[in-house]
Amino acid sequence: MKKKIALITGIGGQDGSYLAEFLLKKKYNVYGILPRRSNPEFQTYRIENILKKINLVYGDILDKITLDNLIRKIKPDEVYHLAAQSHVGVSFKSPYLTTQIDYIGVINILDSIRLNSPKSKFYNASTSEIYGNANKNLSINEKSEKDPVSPYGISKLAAFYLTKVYRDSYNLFACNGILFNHESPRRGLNFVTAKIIKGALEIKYGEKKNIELGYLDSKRDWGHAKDYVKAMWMMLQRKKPNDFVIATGKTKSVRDVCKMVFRKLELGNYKKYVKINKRYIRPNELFYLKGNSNKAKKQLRWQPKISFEEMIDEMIEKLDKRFFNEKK
Ligand code: GDR
Repeated sequence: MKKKIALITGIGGQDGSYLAEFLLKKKYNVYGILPRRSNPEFQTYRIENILKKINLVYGDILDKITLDNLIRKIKPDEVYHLAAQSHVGVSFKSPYLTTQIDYIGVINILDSIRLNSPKSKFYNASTSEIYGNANKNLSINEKSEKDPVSPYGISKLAAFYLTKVYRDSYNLFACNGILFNHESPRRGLNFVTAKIIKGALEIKYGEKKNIELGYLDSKRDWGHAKDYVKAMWMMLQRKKPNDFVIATGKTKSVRDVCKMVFRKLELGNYKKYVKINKRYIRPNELFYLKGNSNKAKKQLRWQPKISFEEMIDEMIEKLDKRFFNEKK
């Protein structure tokens, strides 16, 4: 049987790397787009173990010419668009670039599919950031009000609607996965869970005395990226395209993460080590997120398997190994 072809933008990121592994297990022929940068090792460290099994193509979501050429050539069965400027804090400092990558980039890829391979199924990485603070302390589903509070959230909301517009106007199979926060040992170290864990390990090994953070009382619904990439694939296996919230339905504060990590590392009270630095406080904050993924549970039969605590344990173990005990 002919292998299915999948194209992943952002294949070098946390989600891209897990998704590529998942699709290889399902016998897909996996293509990935990576932007050419001067530090290629940093781009590929998460996919080192599968480099020989995938087809990497240098390109950029802002370069419509490479996208057109590639999509016309390989006519992928499924396209997973995960590439993004994904840091909310950074989006306040670089709103223009964030908009280019996170919105114009989606125009580029959707239009390339429309022109060159309209049968390709398309997954857009949407996000809980599109809701902003509109729903106070309520559990959020696909229909909840959307009112983003960052340049990142705005670009992602525009991309969310663009995906719907292409679906409705051109009959493309285009889905939005509205993923709530998802972490793993592969999380970038400037996101708060990985930053807290790496910082606490550095304190444990005497390499530093404090961690500097921003606002500690925002709450997030944190799941494991490995569970979440499976939901992406499930969305594209349906008969009809649709949008789905993917979340655990539980919420915790940044402060809770600090408490848990410092307790697990037997360092005592996190307050001794955590300092607030204004630099990490965003000009506008999203205070509370809790998702309701009943639609995904019913229609995709998806549910998260890895608990928050198991995830934190795995992150501590693997970050410890990666940075401090390579030979262990
Ligand atoms: P978030 O994730 O903005 O929710 O977006 P992040 O881990 O960056 O922040 C979570 C919360 O922690 C607070 N915070 C800090 N955050 C960072 N990064 N660094 C700090 O020092 C710090 N101190 C406190 C933040 O203010 C925030 O409230 C993530 C990204 O992966 C997005 O791409 C994705 O769309 C959403 O999750 C779902």
